[in-house]
Parts: sequence; C-alpha cells; structure tokens
Amino acid sequence: MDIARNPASIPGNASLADAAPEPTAPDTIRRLDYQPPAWLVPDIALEFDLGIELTKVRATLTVRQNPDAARDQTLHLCGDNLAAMDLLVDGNPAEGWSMSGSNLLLPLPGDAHEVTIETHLHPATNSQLMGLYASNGMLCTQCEAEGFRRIMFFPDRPDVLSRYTVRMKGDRGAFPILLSNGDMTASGEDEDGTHWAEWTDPWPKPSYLFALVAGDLVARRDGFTTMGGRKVDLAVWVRPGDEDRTEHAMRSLINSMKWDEEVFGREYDLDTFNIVAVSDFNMGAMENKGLNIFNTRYILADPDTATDGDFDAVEGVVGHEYFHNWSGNRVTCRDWFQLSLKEGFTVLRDQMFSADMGSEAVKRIEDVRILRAAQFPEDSGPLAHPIRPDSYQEISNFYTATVYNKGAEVIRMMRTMAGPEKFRQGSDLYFQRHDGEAATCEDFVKAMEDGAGLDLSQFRLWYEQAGTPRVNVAMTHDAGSGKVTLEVKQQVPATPGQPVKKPMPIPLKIALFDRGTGTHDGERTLQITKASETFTFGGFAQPPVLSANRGFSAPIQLETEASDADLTFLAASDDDSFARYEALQQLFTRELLGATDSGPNEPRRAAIAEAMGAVIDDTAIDDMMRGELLMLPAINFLIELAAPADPVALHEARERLKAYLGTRLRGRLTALHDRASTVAYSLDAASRGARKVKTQALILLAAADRAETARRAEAQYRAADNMTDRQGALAVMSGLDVPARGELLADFHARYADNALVIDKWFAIQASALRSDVLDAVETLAGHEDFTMKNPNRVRALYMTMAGNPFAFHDASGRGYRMIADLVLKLDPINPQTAARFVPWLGRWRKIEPVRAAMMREQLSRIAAARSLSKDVREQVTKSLD
Ligand code: 0A1
Ligand code: ZN
Repeated sequence: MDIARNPASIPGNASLADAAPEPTAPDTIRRLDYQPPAWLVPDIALEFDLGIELTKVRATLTVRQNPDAARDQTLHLCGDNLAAMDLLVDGNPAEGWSMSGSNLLLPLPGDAHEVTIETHLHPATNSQLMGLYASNGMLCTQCEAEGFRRIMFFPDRPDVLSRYTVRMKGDRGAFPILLSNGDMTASGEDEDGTHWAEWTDPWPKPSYLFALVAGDLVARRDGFTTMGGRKVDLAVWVRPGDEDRTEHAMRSLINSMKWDEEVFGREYDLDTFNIVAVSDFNMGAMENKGLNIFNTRYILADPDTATDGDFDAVEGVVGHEYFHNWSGNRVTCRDWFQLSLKEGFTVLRDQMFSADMGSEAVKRIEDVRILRAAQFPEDSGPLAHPIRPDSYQEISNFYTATVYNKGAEVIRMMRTMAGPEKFRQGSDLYFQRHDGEAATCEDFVKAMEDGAGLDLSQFRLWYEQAGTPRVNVAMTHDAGSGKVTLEVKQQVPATPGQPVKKPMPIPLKIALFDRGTGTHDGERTLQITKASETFTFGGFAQPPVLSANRGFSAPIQLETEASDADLTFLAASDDDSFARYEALQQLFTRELLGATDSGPNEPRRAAIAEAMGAVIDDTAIDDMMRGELLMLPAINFLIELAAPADPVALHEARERLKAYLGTRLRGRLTALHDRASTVAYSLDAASRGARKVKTQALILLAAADRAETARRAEAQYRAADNMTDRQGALAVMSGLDVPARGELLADFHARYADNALVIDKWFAIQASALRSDVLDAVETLAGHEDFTMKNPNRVRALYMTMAGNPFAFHDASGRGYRMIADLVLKLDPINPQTAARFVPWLGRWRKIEPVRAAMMREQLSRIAAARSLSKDVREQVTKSLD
C-alpha cells in the first residue's frame, strides 16, 4: 500500500473515522423511486493479490456519463465495510471525495474518466459469507445481491453492466487453482512462489455476477458441443477426495445444456463452464457468469451418502443455475424489485427440466407441496409481499418462496393460457428483445403479450397483489334441462399495505366426471376474471363430479362443496394425477381438521383407508406416484388451514390417523415393504419408487406397531446399500422409544464422521424426531463438538429442522420459541442473512392459538429489544410484530 496515496490521509478529505455509518433507522428502498444510474462503467479491470488473512484488490474503472440519465458530476460508489487505500482519477490522486455513510462520493469534472481504487480485505474473518471469504482454506466470493460492495467501491446495482478483466496472483501451494468469470486468457508463474492467471469475460454483466475462486481444488472434466458447434470445456471443482461424488452433477449439467437448447432454444456462450462446490454458503448456489458457485450439498452425491431426494436436488439446482445464463445473466434485472423476472422464470425452467428428466406428474405434486408448505404461509402472514415487491429494507430478505415459487406459478399460468408453442414464441421474443439489457417484469409481460398473443392487462395484478386468492366453486345441476352451473367466487385476502384487493384473473382447469362411467367429456380451462361469475354446461342427465384446479392450474386456495363420496371417487378415478392426489389430500385434511374438534369421523376414516388400500393395490400407477399418494399433509400446511391452530392437537390427530391406517392396512403395507425390499438399487424410476414406498410404509406401520416396525426399520438400516434406505429407516427409528435407536444413531455418526453433509443429516434426523425429549436433544446437539455457528448448513440442519418440527417448536412450554430467539440473537452478529431466515417461524404467531401466540410474540419482542441488530433481522422482526 502506498500510504501517501491513501485518501484517508489526504488533508481536506473526510477521514476514515468519519466514514463509520451513523446508527440510524434502516432506510426503506421503494420501487417507484428508481432512477437510472448517472454514470456507467463499461469496463473494469480487477487485480487481486490473494491471501486468506489479507487480500489486496486494485480496480480500474472506465466510467462515463449515462446519456439517458439526469446529469450528476458526482460518481456514487457503494461500499460496505471498506476503506479506500488508494484513489486516483485519470492517474492522479483524487480530490474532493467524501464518504456518505459507507459509500464513497467522487466528484468528476468531465464526461469520461478512469478511476483507480485499492481496497484491503480480510477474508478469514468474513463470517457473513458475503463478498470475498475463506472456506476450508480456499477463497471464494458471493456478490448477489449486494456483496460486490464488500470487495470494491462500485455502483453496485444490477443495471450497471461492465466487461470484466480479472488478474489474480497468489501462493502456488495455497491456491493452485485460480478461477474467475469467462475464459482464462493468460497465466504464468513468478519466482517468488506465486503464480497468476488472467480471466476475461466478454459479456457485460452487473457486479452481482462477478466471482473469483482460489484454492486447492480438483476437477471432474467433460465437454459439451453446443447446437452452434461451440466446444465447451466443463469442469466441476471440489476439494481433493470429493471428486468421486461429482458424476451426477456433471451429468445434470450436460443434460441442462442440451435441454435448454431443445426446449427454449438457448445456447451457451463461452468456451468454459466451471462449477465450484464450497461448504460454507448461505444459499443453494449462485449463477455467476461462467463460474457457478454451489453449496456442496447441491453438488456432491453418490448412492452411499445421498438420498434420491438429494440426487433430485442436485439435478434441479445445477439446472437452475445453468438456466440463469439466459434468464438472469444475458437478460438481467434492472433493479432488485424485478428479482422474480429472473428467479420466477428460472424456477419454472428448472421445474420443467426436472419434470422432463423424471416424472412430470410426481414433479408437479412435489412442487405444489413446496408451494403450500413454504409460500402459502408467507402469503398469509406479516411478511406477505407481491412477487414484485414495492419496498424493502434489506434485499436479502426478499429471496423468498413468493419471489421464487409463486413467481414460477405466475409464469406457468401464462404458459397454460398460451399453450407451449405460443409460450415459446413469447420467451423467444423476450430474449431477443432484451438480450444484453437489464430488464423489468413489465418487459417480460409485454414480450409475452406480443410474442404469445395474450392480453395480460388484468393478469399484471399477479405482480402487484400479494395474498393467495380464495376461490369457491359451487355446483348446481338441473335434471330437467341437463344443465350444470358453476358459481365461482373469489376473494383475495388483505395483506400488509394492501387492505383492498381487486379480483384476479385465474385460469381454472376443470373436468366434469360422469359418476357411472368414471369418464369426462374433456378438460376445460375457465378464465375467471370477476369476483363472482357463473359458467353453464349442458348435457348432464345426472349431476357430475367436479374435478377442479387440475394440475394445480392456479396458485389458489380452492374450496368446493365436494362430498366425501365425490372425493373418494376422484381419488380412485381422476385421470389427472395431481387431481387424484388432491382429492386424497382433501379427505385427509377434512379428517384431520375435524378430528381436533369432534374426534375421528368413522365413515370418513374408513373411506380414506379404502382409498389408500386401492392406491397400494393399483397396478396402473408406479411406485414413485404411489409413494406420493401415501403421504399425509404436512402439519405446517394444516396449521394454515386451521388457523388459529393448536399444533400439538393437529399433530396428535395426524398420529392417530396414521395409527388407524397402519393398523387397517397392516397386511398390505407389510407386503408392499416386502415387495419393494427385493428391488435392487439403481437410479431408475422403478428402483427409486421402491425406496419411496418402503419409507412411506414404515412411517404408517410405525404409528400402528412400534416394536414390530422398529425391527423392520432396523433390518432395513442394517441391510441398506444406499442412503435413501438408511436415512429413511433411521428417521423412523429416531422417533421410536426402542433400545436400537441410540445404537443406530451412533453407528450412523461413526460411519460418516468425516462427511460433513451426512453429519448434517445426523443432526437433522434427531431434530425432526416426533419425541417428547426432542428439545433436550437439540440442546445437547448444539453443544456437540461437530456443531458450529459458522457453517450455515450445520445451523440449518439443527435449528431449521427443529423450527419446522411442530412437535418441537410448538412445545407447550414455549421453550422451542425461546431456543429459536436465542439462536437469532447469537447468529446475527456472525451471519445476519442466515439469522434473519429464522424469524418468520416466530412471525407466524397469528396462525396459532392465543396462549402460544403470546409466547411467540414475546420472543419477537425480545429480539427486537436487542441493542444492536442487523438490518436483515431488524426488518423481519419489526414486520413480524406488526
Ligand atoms: N441467485 C441465486 C440465489 C442466491 C442469492 C443470494 C445469495 O447470497 C448469499 C446466494 C445465492 C439463485 O437463485 O440460485
Ligand atoms: Zn435463481
């Protein structure tokens, strides 16, 4: 560092002490305040002198006035926890600069300049995992959404696109591999034991897509030739020893590249595509241009250590990040309010990809289950926001199930309305119109209107209004005329800041079944646009059975007046597999919600057992679907429907129903488990399906006969040649009070002691146990030598699992709530982004019966009263208390 050129020491300039931000209330950023940037940065050259303790970064920014913005002679550069150690304009010491909070303001006299800045970073102490940080001896970056400002002063906003050249040098022994975006254009060795590499990314990109990785890594390599003939070198980089667990990730990458060409016509655009797996990561993965960085959990998979669900997650996330190359990178977001532009669309794309790689029907059910478990509670709670939010304090809090999963549902509805071919024309037009731009959700909708030929004027409400619409369909039949009338009413609930809502346009797929023949006269899509409207159909001598929201054509809460008999009919005969699943789920839900008030409904329980028996016997469905149909609704979904709920009463009703079904169907479930146990391990659907039904059978049997099922589960555990069977058996065992339980948990730990991802499972299995001592176990595990607050996967394995376990979290003593509040307070100074993700669990107090609700609120107030809180946690806690 050249002290003389450190602006902090230049008289007349603000000193670094002045740069410390004032502790003020967090500012609210508003969508409608958007202004284009006054300055653009067409080029940036970055030089890194790498070290775990100290990394020096020198940036040269070519800046020029933006002709499309109001003129401003001051260049606003964002910074976060940075000091400029050197600051030059056109090669001369900068003059008149100042700090505004942590940002740097630099007056510039002309239209175009070259600005040079040096910063010093301390990766080893960066526990937030944003910006440049150290993980297991390697260096890596995370810049979305606002991490680049922790590396370099920069207009860190997604509408400033630059061409990056990155030169990095570092110790050859510590950092043998040096990676950044784009393609490597030069490299060399120096005599002092260091080496260097230069990477050039020809595609202009926003700073959030910048990435750098340096460390001791090994690669699985492969290649892909694009439809245009470009030969792309592919590499999946992991720590030495992990390379044998990267085959599935590489296969998923190649499948994604091919699929995006075939289904969306999108081709890859560099000669290199690198993926790096890191064990300390706040989220799932990151789509940095040409250098995707992943949480190890979404890369490493082999049969011994990863479940079938883990394999699917790897495929889905590898696909998701790859698809961002177009939906996110080539066309990026103008501002962070447009996040769903890239995330909603990319989730839809990864869902379609996974459906094409496996079973479309099963994938749809899984996706709806996730939506209901994660997004519906968000949409009806204090943190509800539209898929395109109007304001935020901390953008990290808006990487939500609403922006991602509901965002995908909204685009899926456009696809349903347009049909696949027209939808493709719309997406082609979107990519063609906006390639190289930072676009808005409105741009996407307009391209869909123009390209797919849709009128989306009312549909734009899906971007504006939060809340899950409630739709009620009442059917009447007139025997004389043979007419069926559907009266459809909708209501969108009030959400924070949106007390009054307009009716939404809803594409509702329906079919009217003839009870006698078990068939229907064709599926129809009703276009609902009003608060109340009727639809009439002729030709029905008998009242038909209504099958509605088939394929979950709209993300709504549907209420119908279907009788138990209608639901039993649909559960047995509907030709739409989602609707069949849904009919069974509704029967379960009715029974479980009713049972907490008036005890079990005998005829309904018997009907459910019969329907489940039919599912077990049905040779027309495969085991993957069978496993899905045998699953009872999650408690967290039931809480939504029962609000205000007594979660433990719901849990008990659910256990009683499981015990009833396990007893009534014991013979068939045992036979199913026996039959499935003979199927050899492979990754094909039949073998995966067999493993799925095995675990579902054990879950139901365990509620009926603990001792016998414990023997069966122990045998499955001991005989297992794969993680799906082993984890499934152990999860069942861990809920039982049998001597083998402790032994198997110890065996599992010893067997996988050096595999962090499997040790995460060991923590999670224990935190998910439906046992009265589960909170004691969580407390003990928090003191275990393998537990650390520094690793988000480990924290989530223990505490996110506990928060999602209603039996633990909603313990009548309030201890579960206290433990989550303690965690938030302890984690916040270490990793605010991850800490903030625990707050919404406490924020659901309005859904819970008053005694527990008061205790949940009390814990929120306790967090709110803490002397210093991050912006992340502060925003979530304040909103949750309102
Ligand atoms: N764009 C990524 C998600 C992501 C967002 C923020 C992060 O910061 C820690 C990391 C990843 C995706 O959708 O995959
Ligand atoms: Zn994404």
